[in-house]
Amino acid sequence: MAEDIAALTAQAQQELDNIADERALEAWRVAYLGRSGRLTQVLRSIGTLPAEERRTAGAAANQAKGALEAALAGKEEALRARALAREAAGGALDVTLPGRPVALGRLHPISQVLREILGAFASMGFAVVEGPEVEWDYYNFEALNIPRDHPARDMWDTLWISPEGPRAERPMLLRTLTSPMQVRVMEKTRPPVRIVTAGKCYRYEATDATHESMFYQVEGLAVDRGISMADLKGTLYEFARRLFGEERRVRFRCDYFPFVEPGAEMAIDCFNCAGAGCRTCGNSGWIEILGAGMVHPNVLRGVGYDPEVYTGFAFGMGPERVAMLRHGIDDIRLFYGNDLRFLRQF
Ligand code: FA5
Repeated sequence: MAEDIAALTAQAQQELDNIADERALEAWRVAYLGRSGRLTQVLRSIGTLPAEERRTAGAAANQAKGALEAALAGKEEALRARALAREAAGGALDVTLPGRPVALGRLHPISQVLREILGAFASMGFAVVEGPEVEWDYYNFEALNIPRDHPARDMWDTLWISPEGPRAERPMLLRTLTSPMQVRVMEKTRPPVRIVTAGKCYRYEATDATHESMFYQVEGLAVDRGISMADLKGTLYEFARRLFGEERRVRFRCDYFPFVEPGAEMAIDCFNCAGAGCRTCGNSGWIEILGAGMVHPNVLRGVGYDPEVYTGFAFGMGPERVAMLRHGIDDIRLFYGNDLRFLRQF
């Protein structure tokens, strides 16, 4: 048996020496080391030998297998080196070519504007916090002074998570605004509170040039003793100057949100026409950027703050809107169309 193995190995080795390409090498591997290759069969037959022969034959066969496998690896390497040398000699491979550049991504334009907005408030002493996009009805509505069946709920077309919708015992939804974070933060902290939060909101509405069913909001909240409407105006005025430039004028007008009293909307004078009226501002000279107001006493009471002692302001803005104004983009859907030709411009 041992002699057979030695003869087989010698033959295999000799054939291997004559091989000059990868296809022949593969055929050789299958013929000797493959599943029904000759050496494999020898190895299999060892179990049938009488016990006294089995040990020597087994050792010889295993040694032969190791030797042939090593010879195969050596031949593979030699063939590869030869192919490489041939390519280099033929000029097909230019090892002096510079490497291919790795494609670099960039921040989405909304991420960029979010960083800028949050950075402006952070430098005014606001802490940045994050909250859930899937929310309880309680935080999205009830705790914001919008009880069940209150008509104000119609201001926000809601995507419900709970199958029974708003009739569920504990209704759950995709938050329609970032204002629930006002309540979540106040529940966990004692005044003074000064936070900003950014994140996605969802509304069940038909999309158009200025409306998406998924969009971002940036919410701000400041609560302490003696906070007044003057603090609200001063903070937002400073924000507008930082984001839109030194010479911006700011306009506040009354607006209604159930969780603030009084409520306001803030506009800046159009940076495109400086208030004269143009396409960007719809000829009004003003661009509305956010809703705001003094936190409603019912909201403060709901989180255990005494509205006789503490007052606060809150605001909420749409960063897509800010980015659109900044870059002169006329359709919000471009941000989320995943079109690199658009996104690469920022
Ligand atoms: C609110 O959501 C209030 N939570 C804002 C607020 C916060 C008021 C704190 C008072 C105190 P409103 O529904 O107007 O308000 O939305 C605020 C901003 O979100 C809008 O000005 C707009 O820029 C953006 N927005 C609202 N709906 C959409 C939409 N479908 N697509 C894109 N942006 C939207």
